[in-house]
Amino acid sequence: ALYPLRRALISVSDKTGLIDLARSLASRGVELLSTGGSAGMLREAGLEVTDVADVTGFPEMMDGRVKTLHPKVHGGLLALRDDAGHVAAMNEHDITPIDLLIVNLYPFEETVAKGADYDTCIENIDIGGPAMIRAAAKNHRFVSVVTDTEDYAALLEELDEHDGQTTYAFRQKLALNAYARTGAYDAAVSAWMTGALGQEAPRRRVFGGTLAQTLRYGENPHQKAGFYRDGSSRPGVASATQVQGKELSYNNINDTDAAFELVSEFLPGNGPACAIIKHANPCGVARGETLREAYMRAFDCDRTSAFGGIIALNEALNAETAEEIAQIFTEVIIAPGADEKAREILAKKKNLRLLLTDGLADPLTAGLMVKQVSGGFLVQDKDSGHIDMDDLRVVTKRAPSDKEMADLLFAWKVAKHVKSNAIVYVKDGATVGVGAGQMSRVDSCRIAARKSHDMAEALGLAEPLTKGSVVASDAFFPFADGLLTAAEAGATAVIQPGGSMRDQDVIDAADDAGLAMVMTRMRHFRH
Ligand code: 93A
Repeated sequence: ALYPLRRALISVSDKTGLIDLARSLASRGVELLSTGGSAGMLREAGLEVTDVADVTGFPEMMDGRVKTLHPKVHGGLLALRDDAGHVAAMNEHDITPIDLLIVNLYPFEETVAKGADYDTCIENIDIGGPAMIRAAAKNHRFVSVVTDTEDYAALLEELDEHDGQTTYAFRQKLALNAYARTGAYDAAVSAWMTGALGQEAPRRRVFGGTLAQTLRYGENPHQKAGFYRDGSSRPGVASATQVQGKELSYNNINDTDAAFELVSEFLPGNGPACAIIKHANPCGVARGETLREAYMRAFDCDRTSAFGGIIALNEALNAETAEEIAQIFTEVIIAPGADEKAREILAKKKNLRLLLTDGLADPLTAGLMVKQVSGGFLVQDKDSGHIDMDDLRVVTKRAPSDKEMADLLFAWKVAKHVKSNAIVYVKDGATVGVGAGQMSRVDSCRIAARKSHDMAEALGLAEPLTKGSVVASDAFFPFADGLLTAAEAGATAVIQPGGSMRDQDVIDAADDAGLAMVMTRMRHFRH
C-alpha cells in the first residue's frame, strides 16, 4: 500500500545533502522534527523545524547520549496506524506518528580507522540512532527509513513517482538495508572491542561491510557475486582509485589483492619491485635497477603465465615501464601512483584497468583472515610473521654467501605469498621458478624447475635459469627428495623452516650436495 509522508524525523551525523533533502521534503508539506546539530543546520538554511526536545519534553542531556530515547519518538515510529489499540494509545499519550526517519549514525567506523583512543571510540557508539532505525524498520508497513545519504535521491524519486507517497516494496527495501546497517555497525563495535581487548576467540563473531560494487558474476559466470568494503583504510584493492579500464571482476579483485600484498613486502627504499599474479599465485616477482627492469625480469620468469596477468608495482608507474607492459595483454595494474606520461600510454588500452593506491600496505599490520567452510567459518590472524637475519640458523657445513643470503631472503618473502606447497627459485633478486599449490612438496620442486627449464629454452639460453639459484620452501622438507630435486636443478642454497622428524637426513643431503641451508623456524602455509 502507498503511504503518505506527513512527518519526518531527521537526525544525521553526516550532513551531506541534508539541506537539499529537507527543502524537498518541506516543499511537499512534510513536517520536520530534528535533533540538536541537524535542527540547527536546517534552521540556519531557513527551514521550519521542530526540536525533538520540544516533542519529548526533555532536553537533550548527558552530552547527547539521551536525545531521542523517548516514547514520543519510539511510539511515533512503532505504532501500527491501523490498530485500534495502538491508535488509542497514541491519542492517550499525545503521540504523533513519524512516517519518515532519516538517520545516519555517529561515525564509529571512521573514528576507529583514525586510530582514536578507547574513550573516544566508546563515545562514538550511537545508541539512539540504531534504536530509531530498528524501530522504523520494524514498522516498515507504515514507516520509511533512510540510513545512507546515497539513498536521498531514490527517496525523492519515489515521492515524485507516487504523489508524495512511498510504496510498500520501497519501504521493505529500505528496511532490509536499515537492519544491515545496524548489524554492520554493531559488528564494527564488537570487532573493535575484540581487537582492543586482545580477545582471541570471542564466543560470537560478526562481520559487516558495505557494497562497493555488484559484480557481473563470481569465480564463474553462473555464480552471483558482490564486493564489499569493511571500512579499513589500508592501501589496497578496496581503497584504490581505478583511473581507467573495464569494471573489475571477482577474480581480478582477488588477484589484485594478492599482487599488491606481495609487492608491498618490498619497500621502495630498497629499489623498484614488481609482482605478476595469475590465479592468486605469483608467476614472476623481481627487483630491478629501474622499474622497467623489475617488470621485465618478473615477466621473464614465466612469460606464458604472465599473459593476462595482474601486475603490482612498489613505486609509481613511469612511462618506460608502461610502454613495456603495454606490449602484452594485462588485466590489471596496481601501483602507488602513475605519472602523466604513463597514464597517456595506458589510456590507449581501453580495457586495461589501472588502480592507484595511497602508498603500499604495511605487511606487518595485524588483521583478520576469514575463510568459509561448510556450516561455519574459520578466523585467524593475518600472516604478518616475518624474520630477521638474527632468526636464521645456518644448519649446513657451508654458510650462504652474501649474494645467496640476499636471494634467500627475497625467495622467502615471495614464498609467503605462494599457495602451499610453495617452492620458489630465485636468482639475482628475481624469481626464476615458482611451484605452487601442489599436494606434495617434491612435485612443487619439480614443476618449478621444469617451468624454469622451459623458460630458458624459450629465451634461447644455454643454461636453465635455476642454475646458480637459491630456493625457498614455505614449510619443511619432509624428505630429502625435494631438496635433491632443487640441487639437481642447480640451486646452491636453501631457506626453509625446519622442524621435520627427518631434518638431519635433509641436512646431510644438503651437505653431500654442497648446498648451504638456513632454517627460519617460521612456516608460511597459505591455502
Ligand atoms: O548519543 S545517542 O546515542 N543518543 C540519542 O538518543 C540519539 N539520538 C540520535 N545519539 C543519538 N542520535 C544520533 O545523533 C543520530 O544517530 C545522529 O548520528 C546524531 C545527530 O545529532 P545532531 O543532530 O545533534 O547532529
